[in-house]
Amino acid sequence: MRDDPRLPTSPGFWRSPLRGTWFTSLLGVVLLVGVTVLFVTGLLSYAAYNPGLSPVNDKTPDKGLLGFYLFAWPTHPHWLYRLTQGVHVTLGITLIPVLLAKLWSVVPKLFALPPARSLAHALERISLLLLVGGGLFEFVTGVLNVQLDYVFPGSFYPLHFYGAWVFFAAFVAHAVLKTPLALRNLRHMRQTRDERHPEADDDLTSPRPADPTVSRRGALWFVGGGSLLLFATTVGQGSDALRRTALLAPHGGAEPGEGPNAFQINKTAAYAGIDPAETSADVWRLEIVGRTGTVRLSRAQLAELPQHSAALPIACVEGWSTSDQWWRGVRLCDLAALVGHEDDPPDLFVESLQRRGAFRHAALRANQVADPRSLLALTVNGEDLSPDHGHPARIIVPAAPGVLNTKWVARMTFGDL
Ligand SMILES: Nc1nc2c(c(=O)[nH]1)N[C@H]1C(S)=C(S)[C@@H](COP(=O)(O)O)O[C@H]1N2
Ligand SMILES: [Mo]
Repeated sequence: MRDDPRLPTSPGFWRSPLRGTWFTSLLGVVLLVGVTVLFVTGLLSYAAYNPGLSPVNDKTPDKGLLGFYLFAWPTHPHWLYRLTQGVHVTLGITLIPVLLAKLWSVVPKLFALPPARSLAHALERISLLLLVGGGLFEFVTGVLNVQLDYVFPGSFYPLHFYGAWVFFAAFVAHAVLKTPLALRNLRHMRQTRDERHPEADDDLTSPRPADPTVSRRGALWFVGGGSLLLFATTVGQGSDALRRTALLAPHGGAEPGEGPNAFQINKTAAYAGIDPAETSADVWRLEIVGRTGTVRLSRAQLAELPQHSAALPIACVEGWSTSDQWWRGVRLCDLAALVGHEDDPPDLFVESLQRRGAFRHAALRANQVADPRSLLALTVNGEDLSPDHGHPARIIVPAAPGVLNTKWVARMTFGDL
């Protein structure tokens, strides 16, 4: 029964002549590099939220020891998160064809019987299960989050974070076992220019190969072409000028209106439930709380304080970012000084008018408050903020993920969080 070629558990069932160590090795080496970059940029993204600073920043509060590497996210260079998260999402999408081809190339092994020949073999197969399951889980959750926004039971963040650790642990074990072999196969290939593996009886090569319909090189072009197409229709999400080429990015295509405020919006004022009556000049007051008490300022009073400019992007966890926009407003460190923190600006807790939603408040670390480019912005590109970009006032901080740039600010509390 094991050798009945009508069953997928039989090696004879899988007849594509493309399968073989060469094809698998090449895809494996691409993934070795790609998945490592994905893991590192993913961990950086979590660190960029400054989760250790305050529970409101921490989307994975039960991380425990997995947060061992966290550090104070810097404010230089100002495009840091734009780069790391742009790479994370664009590379993840680009690697989808490679991942699928790699799984296809080893699929006979996933069905092979007996399930375990020895303890070592059993362990290897369990690690493969975690590798394949974890890999698919990470790619699927990542793509769904970018494309559809929060379709998960519970929060995307812990699922993707824990999944990443499981996947990467299995990935490291697999890479340690297989990389020397993969490199040897590829070197052998280059030397002999032979598309067949020296030992045709490896467990990837079909024992009864069907006639080829496409060469291995052709198959690689197909996978590479798929990746290239995904790359070309995604990468534009990291620039205002190219955004219309980002056909696959959810925020590609449509440009949000015209004029100085015509750059990408995440949640609109209407979506966030911001009542225009609350933001009008005679009603809205900014409350600033600190060592010496509370100060209340109208927008006109804020506009009378020294105004400073900074050219900074919005860079979202979803991978899209804007080009640098020209923000103008009051420095966060100047606002800290108004309430008794003259010399050494402390951490800052920002609350918005918004009543519901995880992004209605955020904590900023002292290094972010102290940066002279960190602003409570009143205008952008020479015009008042539009309602959707956070009128009457919003936070903008260099190198920070978009989620820390709170819109429709109502209260700022300096000091112990
Ligand atoms: N109050 C509030 N501020 C917010 C958000 C929000 O939902 N509510 N979204 C954040 C996120 S996730 C991003 S990416 C940026 C987007 O800013 P923009 O819409 O001006 O481009 O705003 C941030 N500020
Ligand atoms: Mo975002």
